[in-house]
Amino acid sequence: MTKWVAALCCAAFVGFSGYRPAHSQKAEEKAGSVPKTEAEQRPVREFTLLNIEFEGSKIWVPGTLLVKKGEHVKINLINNAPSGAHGFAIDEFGIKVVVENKKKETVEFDAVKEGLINFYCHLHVAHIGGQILIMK
Ligand SMILES: [Cu+2]
Repeated sequence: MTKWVAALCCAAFVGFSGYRPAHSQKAEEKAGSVPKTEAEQRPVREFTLLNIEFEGSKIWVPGTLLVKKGEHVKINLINNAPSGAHGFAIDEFGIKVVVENKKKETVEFDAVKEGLINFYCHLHVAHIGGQILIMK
Protein backbone atom coordinates (compact mmCIF):
# COMPACT_ATOMS: atom_id res chain seq x y z
CA MET A 1 0.00 0.00 0.00
CA THR A 2 2.80 2.42 0.89
CA LYS A 3 4.49 1.72 -2.46
CA TRP A 4 1.27 2.56 -4.33
CA VAL A 5 0.87 5.86 -2.51
CA ALA A 6 4.49 6.77 -3.21
CA ALA A 7 4.10 5.84 -6.89
CA LEU A 8 0.92 7.91 -7.22
CA CYS A 9 2.51 10.92 -5.53
CA CYS A 10 5.53 10.66 -7.82
CA ALA A 11 3.32 10.32 -10.91
CA ALA A 12 1.25 13.32 -9.82
CA PHE A 13 4.39 15.38 -9.29
CA VAL A 14 5.78 14.50 -12.70
CA GLY A 15 2.44 14.84 -14.43
CA PHE A 16 1.21 18.09 -12.92
CA SER A 17 4.39 20.00 -12.21
CA GLY A 18 5.78 19.94 -15.71
CA TYR A 19 8.95 18.39 -14.34
CA ARG A 20 11.04 16.54 -16.85
CA PRO A 21 14.41 14.92 -16.26
CA ALA A 22 17.31 16.96 -17.54
CA HIS A 23 18.36 14.32 -20.07
CA SER A 24 14.97 14.48 -21.86
CA GLN A 25 15.12 18.31 -22.06
CA LYS A 26 18.54 18.16 -23.70
CA ALA A 27 17.33 15.56 -26.19
CA GLU A 28 14.42 17.84 -27.16
CA GLU A 29 16.74 20.82 -27.56
CA LYS A 30 18.99 18.84 -29.89
CA ALA A 31 16.16 17.39 -31.94
CA GLY A 32 13.81 20.33 -32.48
CA SER A 33 15.41 23.68 -31.80
CA VAL A 34 17.35 25.85 -34.17
CA PRO A 35 20.04 28.08 -32.66
CA LYS A 36 18.82 31.63 -32.32
CA THR A 37 20.47 34.39 -34.31
CA GLU A 38 22.07 37.33 -32.54
CA ALA A 39 19.03 39.50 -33.35
CA GLU A 40 16.62 36.89 -31.92
CA GLN A 41 18.56 36.74 -28.67
CA ARG A 42 18.19 40.46 -27.97
CA PRO A 43 15.96 41.32 -25.02
CA VAL A 44 12.79 43.06 -26.22
CA ARG A 45 11.73 46.43 -24.83
CA GLU A 46 8.15 47.26 -25.82
CA PHE A 47 6.28 50.56 -25.58
CA THR A 48 2.87 51.84 -26.57
CA LEU A 49 2.61 55.47 -27.64
CA LEU A 50 -0.63 57.37 -28.07
CA ASN A 51 -1.12 60.31 -30.36
CA ILE A 52 -3.53 62.64 -28.58
CA GLU A 53 -4.79 66.19 -28.96
CA PHE A 54 -4.81 68.59 -26.04
CA GLU A 55 -6.13 72.13 -26.53
CA GLY A 56 -5.30 71.99 -30.22
CA SER A 57 -1.82 70.49 -29.87
CA LYS A 58 -1.01 67.03 -31.22
CA ILE A 59 1.29 65.04 -28.94
CA TRP A 60 2.91 61.59 -28.96
CA VAL A 61 2.81 60.35 -25.35
CA PRO A 62 4.81 59.32 -23.47
CA GLY A 63 7.48 61.64 -24.83
CA THR A 64 10.50 60.01 -23.20
CA LEU A 65 11.53 56.39 -23.68
CA LEU A 66 14.47 54.74 -21.91
CA VAL A 67 16.22 51.81 -23.56
CA LYS A 68 19.39 49.81 -22.94
CA LYS A 69 21.90 49.49 -25.74
CA GLY A 70 21.55 46.09 -27.40
CA GLU A 71 17.81 45.72 -26.82
CA HIS A 72 15.29 45.12 -29.57
CA VAL A 73 12.78 47.97 -29.36
CA LYS A 74 9.16 47.54 -30.36
CA ILE A 75 6.93 50.63 -30.36
CA ASN A 76 3.19 50.26 -30.81
CA LEU A 77 1.69 53.47 -32.15
CA ILE A 78 -1.98 54.35 -31.67
CA ASN A 79 -3.41 57.44 -33.32
CA ASN A 80 -6.29 58.62 -31.13
CA ALA A 81 -6.24 62.22 -32.34
CA PRO A 82 -9.41 63.22 -34.23
CA SER A 83 -7.40 65.32 -36.71
CA GLY A 84 -6.51 62.55 -39.16
CA ALA A 85 -3.29 60.80 -40.12
CA HIS A 86 -0.04 61.53 -38.26
CA GLY A 87 3.53 60.49 -38.77
CA PHE A 88 6.16 58.83 -36.64
CA ALA A 89 9.79 59.05 -37.66
CA ILE A 90 13.19 58.18 -36.17
CA ASP A 91 15.91 59.27 -38.58
CA GLU A 92 18.73 57.32 -36.87
CA PHE A 93 16.98 53.99 -37.53
CA GLY A 94 15.35 54.80 -40.87
CA ILE A 95 11.83 54.67 -39.47
CA LYS A 96 9.06 56.68 -41.09
CA VAL A 97 5.44 55.52 -40.89
CA VAL A 98 2.04 57.13 -41.21
CA VAL A 99 -0.58 56.15 -38.64
CA GLU A 100 -4.09 56.70 -39.90
CA ASN A 101 -6.79 58.09 -37.64
CA LYS A 102 -7.99 55.49 -35.08
CA LYS A 103 -5.45 52.95 -36.41
CA LYS A 104 -2.38 51.21 -35.01
CA GLU A 105 1.10 50.65 -36.43
CA THR A 106 4.18 49.01 -34.97
CA VAL A 107 7.80 49.94 -35.59
CA GLU A 108 10.83 47.95 -34.48
CA PHE A 109 14.57 48.47 -34.39
CA ASP A 110 17.70 47.27 -32.63
CA ALA A 111 19.16 49.84 -30.26
CA VAL A 112 22.72 49.27 -31.42
CA LYS A 113 24.14 52.68 -30.50
CA GLU A 114 23.97 54.82 -27.40
CA GLY A 115 22.68 58.33 -27.24
CA LEU A 116 19.65 60.58 -27.22
CA ILE A 117 17.62 60.44 -30.40
CA ASN A 118 14.44 62.20 -31.43
CA PHE A 119 11.15 60.89 -32.73
CA TYR A 120 8.72 63.22 -34.43
CA CYS A 121 5.79 63.52 -36.79
CA HIS A 122 7.17 64.06 -40.28
CA LEU A 123 3.77 65.28 -41.51
CA HIS A 124 3.33 68.21 -39.11
CA VAL A 125 6.14 70.45 -37.85
CA ALA A 126 4.14 71.61 -34.82
CA HIS A 127 3.31 68.06 -33.70
CA ILE A 128 5.08 67.38 -30.40
CA GLY A 129 7.37 64.34 -30.52
CA GLY A 130 9.90 63.13 -27.99
CA GLN A 131 13.21 61.45 -27.27
CA ILE A 132 14.59 57.96 -26.83
CA LEU A 133 17.54 57.68 -24.48
CA ILE A 134 19.63 54.61 -25.32
CA MET A 135 21.89 53.90 -22.33
CA LYS A 136 24.92 51.67 -21.89
CU1 LIG B 1 1.23 64.93 -36.91
